[in-house]
Amino acid sequence: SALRKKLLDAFTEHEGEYLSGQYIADLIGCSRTAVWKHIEDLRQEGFELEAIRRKGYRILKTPDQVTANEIRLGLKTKMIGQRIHYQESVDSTQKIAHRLGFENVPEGTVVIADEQTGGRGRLERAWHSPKSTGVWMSIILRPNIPIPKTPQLTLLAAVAVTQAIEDCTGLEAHIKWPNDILLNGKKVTGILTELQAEPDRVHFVIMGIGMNVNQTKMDFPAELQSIATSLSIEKGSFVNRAEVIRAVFHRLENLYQLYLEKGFLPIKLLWESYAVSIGKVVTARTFSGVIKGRAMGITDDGVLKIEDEDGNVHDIYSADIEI
Ligand code: BTX
Repeated sequence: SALRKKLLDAFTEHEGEYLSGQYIADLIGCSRTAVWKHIEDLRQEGFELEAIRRKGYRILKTPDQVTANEIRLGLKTKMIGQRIHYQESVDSTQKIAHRLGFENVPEGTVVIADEQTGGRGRLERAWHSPKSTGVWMSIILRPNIPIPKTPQLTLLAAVAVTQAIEDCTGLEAHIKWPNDILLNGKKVTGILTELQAEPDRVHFVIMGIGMNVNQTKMDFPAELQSIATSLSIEKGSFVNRAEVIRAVFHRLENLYQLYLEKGFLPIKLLWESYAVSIGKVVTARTFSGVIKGRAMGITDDGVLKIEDEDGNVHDIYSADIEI
């Protein structure tokens, strides 16, 4: 509710401080009894709140959840994540986001689930999304850009996630074109950008982000154990998912703003600085065959350029890359 958002924003602004019942009541425009009711609701949700006479309320601990309330506490964005649709278990957050996109929800609306039973990657590949261990979310954007430029948003999201991982864990992540984020050579995040478009304009873009956060090695199915990793495996300690989500929102909002104002160039430079494959010999598996050569860089449309042994340059629009 709007009042709940105001309450969490007040706790965000006065981080670690006590807020008196009267202060809160005045701020959100309700009675002190209603304040008490809101506090009780938060407790029911798993928040630990301390109440001290003549001082007020203070949040001691949040539940480790990815609900709208928990993400809201500490969120300082203007657009991304201002509206959150949380559901405990869904088929795929992408599907829900597509539906909401048609309902004209505002840009920056996010669908988040604690678990996906039918999470998807590119080409309908399955994305393993077990309960309570990862970040499974889809962000709705409404950029005013021509269709051929939309792959740039995947690259933008990859930069945002890489920066957010460093913000939260201090770990140095790398990007593998087009959409994998790696830690120590293993996939920690996948990004899936889908769009609804008319012939001449983008109606909306759904940016799907799947991040492995607190899985142990044994939580991954056997076939993923050698190629996938999680933030906690690499950091060696528990990582708070809501904090990761807020960091992604903050970084994404900044980069998206930069992109709309200055175009793709600044994003491209950042992307290249985080990319693992550039300058290396890679194998690209495309629909039309396998191309082996040196990855030269990306174009302004996000196309990967590979120079093969004979000096021919190939434009790669879609492929899986092996380094
Ligand atoms: P992708 O096609 O690049 O990668 C899919 C491949 O990654 C799979 O075939 C498998 O080998 C591997 N994989 C599957 N699950 C995991 C995992 N948890 N960690 C590491 N590797 C894995 C990448 O597609 C894009 C994924 C986007 C996922 C988000 S989650 C929120 C949103 N909802 C949804 O259904 N998809 C997106």
